[in-house]
Amino acid sequence: MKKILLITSVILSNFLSAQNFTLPKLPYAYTALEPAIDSVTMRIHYSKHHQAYVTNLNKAIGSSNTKSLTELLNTASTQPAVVRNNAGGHYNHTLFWELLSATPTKTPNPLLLNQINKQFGSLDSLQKVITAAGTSLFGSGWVWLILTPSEELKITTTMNQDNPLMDVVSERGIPLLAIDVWEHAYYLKYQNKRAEYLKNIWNILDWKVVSDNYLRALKK
Ligand code: MN3
Repeated sequence: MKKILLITSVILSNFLSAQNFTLPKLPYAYTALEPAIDSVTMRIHYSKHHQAYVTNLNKAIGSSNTKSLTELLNTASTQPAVVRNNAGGHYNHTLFWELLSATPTKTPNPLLLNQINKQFGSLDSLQKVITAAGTSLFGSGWVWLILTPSEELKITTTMNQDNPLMDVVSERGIPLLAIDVWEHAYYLKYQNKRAEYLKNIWNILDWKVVSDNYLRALKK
């Protein structure tokens, strides 16, 4: 009974204070993605960087906020920079962790693969274009595979913690795949060799998750 009351009060408090965001549980151990991503990078990236985005977002929006994370991103142009940066940081990293796996599915489902083949020729060429976009992005940012409003796949990049859900970016859509190309994502292991980090990330990128994101995005 005590347990039920506790669960009820947790659900209720989440409902009443929808403005408070929390760090999602990492779906694997810090060591799980080695050797592509080393455990020290994982630990700092998740427990320090991502945690800081959550903490700073909660601090910035205050207790009167009633907007969901998606609503904050969709209205980024009207938000203070601190909200835009930290809401983006929280969303982007949450998606990024979900996309990585120690035992990834290496191919997209038939529907997504068919669309990739139609637009990019093959999965291999799509991955090459994404890698090239991430390698040539100047400064800190993200590379994305999105579904556009016209239901086309598109590779885009954003600066800082911006993302394709925000009304401040030129190419908007629903994110299917995201790769963090901030130096904090790879520098301890790869130093200046960002291209090598991007090459190795395909070994831990779970196409099952990308495919699920695609199916969900098509229904929206
Ligand atoms: Mn990061």
